[in-house]
Formats: sequence, structure tokens, C-alpha cells
Amino acid sequence: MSLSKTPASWQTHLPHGSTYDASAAGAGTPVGVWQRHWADEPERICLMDPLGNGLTWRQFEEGSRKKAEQLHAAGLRAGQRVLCSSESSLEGILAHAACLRLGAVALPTNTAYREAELAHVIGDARPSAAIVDQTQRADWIKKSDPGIKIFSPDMQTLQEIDSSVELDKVGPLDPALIGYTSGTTGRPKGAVLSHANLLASVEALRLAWRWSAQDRLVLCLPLFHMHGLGVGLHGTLHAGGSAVVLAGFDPDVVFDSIEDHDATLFFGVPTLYHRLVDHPRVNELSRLRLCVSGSAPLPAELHGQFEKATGQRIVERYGMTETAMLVSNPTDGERRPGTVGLPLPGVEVRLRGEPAEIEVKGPNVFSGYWERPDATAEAFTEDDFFRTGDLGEYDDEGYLRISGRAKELIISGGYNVYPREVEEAIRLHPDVEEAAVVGTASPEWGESVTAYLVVRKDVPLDDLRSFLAKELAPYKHPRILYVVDRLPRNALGKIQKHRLAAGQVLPDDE
Ligand code: MLC
Ligand code: AMP
Repeated sequence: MSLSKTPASWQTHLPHGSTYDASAAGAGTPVGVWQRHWADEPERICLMDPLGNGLTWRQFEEGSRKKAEQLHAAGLRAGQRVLCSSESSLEGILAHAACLRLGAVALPTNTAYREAELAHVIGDARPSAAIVDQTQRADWIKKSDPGIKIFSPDMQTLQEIDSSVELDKVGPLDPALIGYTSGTTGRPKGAVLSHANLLASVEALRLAWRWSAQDRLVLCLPLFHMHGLGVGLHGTLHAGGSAVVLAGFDPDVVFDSIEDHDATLFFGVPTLYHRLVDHPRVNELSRLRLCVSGSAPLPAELHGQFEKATGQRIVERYGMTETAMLVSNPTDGERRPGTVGLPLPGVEVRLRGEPAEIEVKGPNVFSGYWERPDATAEAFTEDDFFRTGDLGEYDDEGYLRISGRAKELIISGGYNVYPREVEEAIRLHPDVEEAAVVGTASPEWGESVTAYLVVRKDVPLDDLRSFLAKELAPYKHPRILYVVDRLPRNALGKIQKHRLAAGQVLPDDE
């Protein structure tokens, strides 16, 4: 295996004269930092909704304490898992903070998940409690495991609670959250992130993005994935800044929030920038201090259009559920479109093999998958670098460019879709003989889930999607469907997916 040259140093990210202490960053907990904030500035606003109803640090402390006491009264103890699946809200955030303060492990779960997807997460992680905002989801959870205690995010209760619970005792290496992600196996596995992993990542971002107590983020990304939760929410609480928490992405609410609340930061997946760039109010984004994009490749052309419309040069960065944030374009240096930048403080990045895979190490990198020693062993090299499954190269200035993926993965609108999971669900359809699923280029979604089917009887796209409705979240459903005579295979019988993705197929064209 060949190891290529090392990229430009992460020192580039540091503000002039400052240092980054990797061992300190990896030795604390987010809760430890929050304790300092609520002790030092109890009346400072940390979170608000778009109407301006705010939470001060004192209210954050009290609200999360109350919820932690309620979870404890219901029997929840440190180390047990809590499935969290609701639309973003201040109450939901307090519930998340309550889990971390109690030492319980948060299981953030996509609200689009259907019964079968939830059942898989529940069967695997065996949560003791769930915090959900929909009766249908609560019913599915109960069906999967009647022993799970179910709460709404506001956790209203009339019962007397024991307020002598000891909180904030978690250690850096204790598990803080489990993010479900798949890799190549089709069935999602849980990436266990420690409190120190979360802290190390947001400390690097604080330095790299000059994130300060004066910053106010418009946070419209869902809080059940790394981007909204690990970057947006945890970054805000770490820096001691504030966030306007939106229930979802609506351009007008984003523009109004920026104006009404003097926001300084906006984070989005490329699909959001694609939708914003043509909006009549787009130039209102010009007043922000910083716009960041991640979770999927930001086309260089969109970067240019956005700069033209707003004067903002988007900072593109790269991360993963397993590692939190890894690489970012600099805030004070050159921001290179089409690249994800330079390794963040504390993160080692190397390229190995041909084509070169990106391998990473650092205090932000998780230590393994939940109860999957086999998958964990496969994911790390002999010298403890994590294999990202992404392919990369450095440009002439040492900026990392993501050139492809070694893993089979489609990223649609920032959500990961695993072709194998979709293929397995499609194959259950009685009229489908064979199915291959690939991502095809889409200006809005980045990639669109595209199915190639060999059928016994015609299967219209809408029928296929209704058939999948019970098994798969709607964002995983094919948006494009081709019926073909046969799937292209190589001499070993393996389906040639690259040819499908490039639109080269149909067997008749051969
Ligand atoms: C919604 N739909 C999608 C979709 N999101 N289809 C494909 N891909 C997606 N991502 C579908 C719905 O199922 C529905 O279909 C229709 O679009 C409208 O639904 P909606 O809920 O109104 O959509 P909208 O609110 O517009 O959602 C689009 C979006 C959302 C871009 C705002 O997808 C989103 O918030 N994406 C961000 C995901 C994210 O946070 N990723 C971070 C992962 S962490 P139908 O058929 O019912 O009409 C990570 C690590 C890192 O990757 O580095 O950050
Ligand atoms: P997830 O498992 O949801 O955390 O998704 C992680 C994957 O998203 C990475 O392995 C990359 O493939 C992809 N990703 C994240 N950020 C970027 C980016 N800026 N450019 C390209 N791909 C990205």
C-alpha cells in the first residue's frame, strides 16, 4: 500500500497566536463546558425559537435537570439508551441534554423512519426509553418492545419526582450517543461516540470557524444526524453562542430569522444552498458572518453562483457520523471550491492505496460500532486509523478533494441511502425479478435514488413507492425507475453498477 504525502497542516485553522491542545480537547465532556456557561452567564440566551421565545443558560440548566429527574424517576440509569426521534424543538433539545447529563446514551433517529427501520434500531440498541412527538411512532416503538418507556419531548408529568439525582458525572470516555449508519452491510449499525469525541470535534470547529459567544446560528437541519446535532447544536452550546432552532427548512423562515434575530451563521447541506440561491431574498444572506456546507459534495458551480448572489464564499467541510468533523476549508485563509479543505485541529488525515482511500485518526474519532467487534475491526487499520470509505486526493496546495467513494452509498439531499437496503426491499415485490439501485446526478438532490428493474410484470414507479412505504423512509424510495431486459454484469456475474450510474445501460444499447 502506498502512503501519499501529508496535506497542509491544520495549524492553518488556528487564530493567530492560539494553540490547540489535543489531549485537553479529548479529556473533557460537553456537559463540563455547559456547566461553566450556566455558572458564568446564567442570563445569556443560548437557544430560541423563530418567534424569539428564548432559553437562557439558567433555563437550559433547570429544564434539562427537570427532564433528567423525570427520566431517572421512570427508572432510566446511566449507560441505558434513549431513542430520540422528534422534530427539532427547544423541548427536544432539553431532553437530549437531560440524557447526556444523566449519562444515558442518546439514540437520535430519523423521524422519516418507518416501522421496520425503527424496529431494527430498537432490536439492535435495546433502548429503555424513547422520546417521540408522534403517536404513530410511539405505537411502532411499543409494538417493537412493550417495555420501552415513552415520553413526549415536553415530558409533562404529575408524578412526584426525586430531585436528589446526581447529574453531570459522566466521564470523557463514557458513551454519549449512538448514530446509526450503514457502510456496506445494508443493515445500519450503531456508531458509538463518547462525550470526549463530541467535545473534541466542536472544540476544533470553535477554533477553525472563529465560533464565539457573539455568534447566532440559524439551525434548520434535523437534530437526529451529525450535522444538525453534533455540529449545529453541540457547536453552539460549546462556543457559548446561541441558535435559532427551526422545525425544518423553509427559506422564508430562514430569512426572517436572520433578520429578526441578527443571526451570524448558517449551516446547510448542498440541497439547501441549491434552493436558496435562486430565491428572491437570497441577498439577505450577505449579512451573515459565515455560511458552511457539508454532508455531501457542494458543486463548485453552486459555490460560485452563491458568491455572486450573496458575496459569501461558503466554507465547505467534511465529516461523518463515526468521526464528527474531519476537514474544513479555512475561515481566514483561501476557501477552495470543489475541495473540503484542510484537516481540522487534532485530526490526522492520510490517503492510502490506489485509488486512495481517506483514513483518519483523532480525539473526535469513535472507538467502534455498538456490539459489532467484527465491523469495528474491519473499519480500523492495524495502526488505528479509521477507514472512511471515501476516496480522496490533495490538490497542489494540500487541500483535500473527495474524488469518489469506495463504499456503496447514495447521498440524496444530505441523507445517506444504502443501495443494498433499497434493493432488498424492492426484491420483496412479487413482480420484480431483479433490482439494482444506484445514485444518478441531480442538481437539487446531489444524487437521486434510481432503480433498474428486471420485472415479471410492469411495475409503475408510484406502485413501487407505495409498496415500499411500510419498509423504507420515503427519502430512500427510488425517484427514477428504469425497466430493463437484464442487468449488465461482468465476467464474474457482478452487476456493473458504475455503468448504471453513468446512464450507460440499457442492454439493448450494447
Ligand atoms: C425529503 N425528501 C427527500 C429528501 N428529503 N427525498 C430525497 N432526499 C431527501 N433528502 C422527500 C420526502 O420524502 C417527500 O417525498 C418530499 O421530499 C418532500 O418532503 P419534505 O419533508 O417537505 O422535504 P424537505 O423539507 O424539503 O426536505 C428536504 C431537506 C431535507 C433537504 C430539507 O432532506 C433535509 O433536511 N436534509 C438534510 C439532511 C441532513 O441533515 N444530513 C446530515 C447527515 S450527517 P414525497 O414523495 O413524500 O413527496 C452527515 C455527516 C456530515 O452526513 O458530514 O454532516
Ligand atoms: P454520514 O454517514 O451520514 O455521516 O455521512 C458521511 C458521508 O457523507 C461521508 O463518508 C462522505 O461520503 C459524505 N460527506 C460528508 N461531507 C461531505 C462533503 N463536504 N463532500 C463530499 N462528501 C461528504
